[in-house]
Amino acid sequence: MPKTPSSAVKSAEKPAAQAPAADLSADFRQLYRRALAQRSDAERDVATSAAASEAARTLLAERWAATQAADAKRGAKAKRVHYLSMEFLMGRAMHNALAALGLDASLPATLGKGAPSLQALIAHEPDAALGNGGLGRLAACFLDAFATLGLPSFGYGLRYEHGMFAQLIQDGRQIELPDEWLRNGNPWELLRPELRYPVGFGGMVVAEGGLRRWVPAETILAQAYDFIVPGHATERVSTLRQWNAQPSHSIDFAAFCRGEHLAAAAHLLESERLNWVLYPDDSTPAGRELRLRQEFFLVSASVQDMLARHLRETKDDIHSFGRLNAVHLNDTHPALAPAELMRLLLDEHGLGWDEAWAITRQATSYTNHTLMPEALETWALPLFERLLPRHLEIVYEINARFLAEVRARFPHDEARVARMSLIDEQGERRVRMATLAVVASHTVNGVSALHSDLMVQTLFADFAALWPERFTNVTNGVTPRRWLAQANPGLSALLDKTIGDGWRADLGELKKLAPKAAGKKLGQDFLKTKQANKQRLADYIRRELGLAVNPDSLFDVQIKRIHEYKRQLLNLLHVVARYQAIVANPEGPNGQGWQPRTVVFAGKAASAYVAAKQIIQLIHDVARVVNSDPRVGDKLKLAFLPNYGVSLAEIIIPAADLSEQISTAGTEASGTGNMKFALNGACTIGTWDGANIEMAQGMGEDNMFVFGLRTEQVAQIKAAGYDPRLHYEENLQLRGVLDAIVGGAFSHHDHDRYKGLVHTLLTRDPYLLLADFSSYVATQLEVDALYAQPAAWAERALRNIAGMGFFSVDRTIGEYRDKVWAVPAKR
Ligand code: 26V
Repeated sequence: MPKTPSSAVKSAEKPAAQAPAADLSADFRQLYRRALAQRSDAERDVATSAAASEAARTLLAERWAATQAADAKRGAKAKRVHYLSMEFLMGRAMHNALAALGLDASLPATLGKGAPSLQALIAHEPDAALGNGGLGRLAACFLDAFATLGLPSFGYGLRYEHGMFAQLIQDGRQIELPDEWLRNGNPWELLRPELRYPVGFGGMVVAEGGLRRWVPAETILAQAYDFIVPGHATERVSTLRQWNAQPSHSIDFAAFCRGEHLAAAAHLLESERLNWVLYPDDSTPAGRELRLRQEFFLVSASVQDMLARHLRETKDDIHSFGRLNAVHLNDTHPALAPAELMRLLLDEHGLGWDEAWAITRQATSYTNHTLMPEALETWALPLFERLLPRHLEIVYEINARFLAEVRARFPHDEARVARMSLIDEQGERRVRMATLAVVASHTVNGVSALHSDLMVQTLFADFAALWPERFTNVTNGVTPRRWLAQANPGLSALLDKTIGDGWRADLGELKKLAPKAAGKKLGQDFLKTKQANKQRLADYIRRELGLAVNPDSLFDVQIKRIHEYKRQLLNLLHVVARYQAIVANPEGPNGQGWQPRTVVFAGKAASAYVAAKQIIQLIHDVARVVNSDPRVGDKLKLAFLPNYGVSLAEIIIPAADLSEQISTAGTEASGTGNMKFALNGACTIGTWDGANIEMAQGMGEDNMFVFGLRTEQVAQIKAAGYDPRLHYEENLQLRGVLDAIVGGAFSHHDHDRYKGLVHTLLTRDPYLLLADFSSYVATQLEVDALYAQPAAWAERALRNIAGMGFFSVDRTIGEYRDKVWAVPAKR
């Protein structure tokens, strides 16, 4: 149960109240005009957009330099947080930058007559899509809170040349295209030529005077680029330091002179390759070696950077590193960090094992983001040894000492020892990265109450038995700046008018809406802002898909990565059921007609994830049939919006009436989209999973449309031997839906297209779609009934918003600061 928002957010964790900020309009105007005069773009909009970002960047760079100087001055007195993540899904920066400078509202006046609108200025900026989904976007929300809360901190990531692939839909199928977000440069980054570190790979380990030393076969340089991240209602600007690979030496000149041009430059390709692409598959990457190289590159450069800063600021006091530095692992992708820190402390700084280990553990903490076994990282031992021979020695030593502790505590339990070992000895030997992360961390957290409970009951049960105090929960949160203030100016203005503008810095203020939620005028005003957002989305759908949707219909939305466990297919089964019911019974379920609905999907499938790609295809096949059936009209429309990303989410979320959060109970670690929807006044239809549970508790369970089996029931049914076919046989409506799909009703001249898909549902159905179908469909009828009463619907939506105070990322970071990083709150 979440604490009430006001008590959860202590005053020290709140961003500073909006100070009467200096008016930067005149400075901005001058910088903008100068930048514009220097451009010769054919398109005026491109030029204005570039000039505006240059002007904003200049102003923010000054603040950034001041922040760096202030932190350096505090130096050894302030503990620093280092957030290591392979993904940062930043989206666009311009609107956020202008808002942080206090220039967004007055922009038209600042730029003067004839200047483009804010929307037009923003439209030309590509998304920085350096992440796959929730994990990467969470990291971006964290950076917003670091800056806004003034936490001395760095984000550390990789500067991928190509971010998340662009999704194109051709004949209903996903095609992946490279994302060239850096083509026109990135105005928000600063090259730091003086920050460059060598990162080794391969080679061997030599013994030198009692010390072990790694002699890598190959060295690549990590060059820092600082992505500036402005805070709100503060002049602080945080840093996302991104590493770019560079060759350690120039071309082989002798080879070049011999005319062997390719040979002269072969090693250039080796370093280039490292930065090419963000792995779009969050499960089993094809190029495993390249992925491991990327992970070590991030870790090694970042750890060298933090050690260098620490030594500079403490006059070479290596012993205090663990006390003054938090090194946080965003999932296991950077879990080599403790091994690299150990190597540097032992081999370069000459510390003994015990002290090096104490420092490493004092610094390291780890967040787990999924319990799904397929997603847990392990590395084949031969690959690990070939690339990182010294690190393998260190992993073995950590393991030997750790397993001695296990044996001492649980004698004669070799099965337990084998389960807990850092090395998986079954089949091909592999290094278990989650085990390394747990063993090396002082604190391990899950991302919602349910997920953290399940984490210690299942995945890490053995470790929790050994070290119960090591495990905790920090429920995720989102930034209200981007996801409400920026994305939904209409609702934001209504909130300002109704409860004041304090919610931007203290989302707990939203609870002031609760006593007003039944107000007639407020309800009408809320629906008006929603309607305007829906109209904007309807226009977008018409432009993108050529599909006319009724903006008065109920907008029912599911947008997220396509995964079987997230059950987009369950949503689609409901769409087909509704389609069949409309055709069979045009008078509606109780003779009062059908509530018109527009069902919107968006999301990318990992390029190698066949089942997910087939779901995308089926959505398109069903849409083709439903949208062109004259018997249906606007009672049901189905839209799949291609190329889902942060900027598209900013258009879709404010326009949603209904948020679909329908994962099988026990599978979605938290979800963060669920929070963004509720904050924007969508009602949720959801399972008792992830953060849905705490959201329901925050807003009152009756205010969420909860359906389906709970985690324990899922486990019981599976243990008893689940037979999905029984549901098919018992439920006529379900049978009609599956028969139509398997019978080719949507197969578009390819009769057997969905035979395999339906067969899987009838025989295995690992995510229990069929078991939850009837409860889901019945709950959707409840949604219709409430939506038919606009005043009651508005009241419900407002109660949802009122209950969302707990889900601010500021609260989340406040909890990390207190429970995980132990950064003193007094600054
Ligand atoms: C990846 C895979 C790949 C193989 C199939 C199963 C599966 C399941 C999950 C994942 C995701 C890996 C990590 C991740 O992105 N987790 C997400 O983290 C978010 C931020 O904490 C959280 O809100 C989402 O619930 C969680 O899925």
